[in-house]
Amino acid sequence: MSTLIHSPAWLALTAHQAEISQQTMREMFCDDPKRFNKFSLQLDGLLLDYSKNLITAETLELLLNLARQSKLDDWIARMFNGNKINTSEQRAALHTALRAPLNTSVYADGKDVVPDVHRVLDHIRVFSEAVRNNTLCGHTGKPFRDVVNIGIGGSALGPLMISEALKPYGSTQLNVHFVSNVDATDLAETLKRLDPETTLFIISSKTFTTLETLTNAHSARDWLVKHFGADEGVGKHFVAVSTNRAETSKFGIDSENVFEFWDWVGGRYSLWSAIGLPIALYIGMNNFERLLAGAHAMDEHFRKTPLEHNMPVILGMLGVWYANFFGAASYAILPYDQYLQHFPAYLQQLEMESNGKRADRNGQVVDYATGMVIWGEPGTNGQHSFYQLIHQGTRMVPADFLAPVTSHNPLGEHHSILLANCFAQTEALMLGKTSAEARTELELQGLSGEALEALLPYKVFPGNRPTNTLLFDRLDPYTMGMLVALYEHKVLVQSVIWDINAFDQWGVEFGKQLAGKLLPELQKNERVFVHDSSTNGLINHFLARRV
Ligand code: G6Q
Repeated sequence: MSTLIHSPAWLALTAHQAEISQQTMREMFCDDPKRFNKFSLQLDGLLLDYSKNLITAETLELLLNLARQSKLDDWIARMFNGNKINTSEQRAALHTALRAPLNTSVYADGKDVVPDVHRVLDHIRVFSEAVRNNTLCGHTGKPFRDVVNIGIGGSALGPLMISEALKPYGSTQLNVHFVSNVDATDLAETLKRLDPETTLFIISSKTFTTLETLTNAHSARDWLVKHFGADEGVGKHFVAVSTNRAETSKFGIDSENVFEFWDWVGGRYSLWSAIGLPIALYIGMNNFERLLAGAHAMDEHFRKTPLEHNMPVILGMLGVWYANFFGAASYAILPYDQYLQHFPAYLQQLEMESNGKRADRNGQVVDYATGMVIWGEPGTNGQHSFYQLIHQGTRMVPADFLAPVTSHNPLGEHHSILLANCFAQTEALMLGKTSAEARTELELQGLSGEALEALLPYKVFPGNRPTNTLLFDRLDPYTMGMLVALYEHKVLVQSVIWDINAFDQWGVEFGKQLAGKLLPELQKNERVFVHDSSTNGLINHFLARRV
């Protein structure tokens, strides 16, 4: 049994939860007109309103006591200082060094990594500018018009999400595409529309051993070679981002076309490194540097701000409050910005791969909940589907609402309508609709007697459903950098409380092994009997019926 759930800070929160469950947020807002001022924070135009949470000043103090008891301050310092906090892989987690300015120093294994980081950034600048201004061209001298990033998981989701989020800053001459799935449909549908002579492939793989990525990379290579009739084009049309130079050269990529990164960068924390090459190609290096600057601003805030005014700390501790003291199992990310359509999927990996763990730092299986299921869709679309459950279902689903003050596409009343929906949703989730209010509403509609009573229970909304709202002036590269770093640090905060390592991913490695073991059986075409009856049955059915 862990000591965490018997610790003073945890027990105090358990007792407090029983008290606060007797109150409603409606009452809390009535009792304190300054609640918004008390429970909101701002950083460089990013506003976090966390007043619509089931908290009082005391809750916050107790949550921060838990953070102090877990020595959160020390862990933050250890991460920034390059200590090997990823203990199961004996690695530092130094994504913050990727956005450190040139005049600073960050040490990994006693070596200042900042000069290396900036050397690679220079490499990205030179390359991306040459492609963007058409001085670096394809095999037949034509400028590149399409960039295809072949990579999966951490080597895809970040660049995909950012390229979509920053589309207004994107090149009008260069399109970016992302191929991840080993399902040939992904590659085939992408290549269908492209011209090999104007297509540049980026093979993004930290290890350069990932089966999906290598399979796609070889098929892309075949597509190109088939067009040119020889291997010669490959050198000009393929670059790689990897830590594994031996494998990139085996694939045939010249060493000057390999963009380096380091084992202290975790896949899902890597969009700031050369893994961000498609981003730099698409939005230009100056904008990529604004993205890094935004993330660095959030790093400085996280590192230097007292816990009670610290955005990632507040966001992280609120998540702990609901996961561990209210039994919330899932958490919704609801951006009111179409450009953020991939943000929920990106955070799904960031949070679930980081904190979806059951063994603590001492190898003990924990007896408390850890990472929640992260999911979501842009508003207002989600309002017409799953919000029903958030409003009236039996489960608590805390949610983050995100919205820009100013749209990149000012069109009639669209943005006011969008934001009216966003604000109205969090208000309704907080207030709910009492039986008395629902009754009055029905009466006004002319209902009475049995008909009214029959309908009444369905018209009641319990309210008291917690939300955070993140408002930012405009979705620009700097803001995007701040937002992503905010969630990265939220993940660290929660991992510290749960005493787990947020930076390994043995579940993902397990998946990589499993498919590799079974593949030869599908290639042999002989009935198999070595698995359980279900797996045997599925394989044999597939073998018998495939055409
Ligand atoms: C991320 C994970 C995982 C990884 C992919 C791709 O943190 O480790 O999503 O990024 O499995 O790995 P490679 O970059 O090595 O191909």
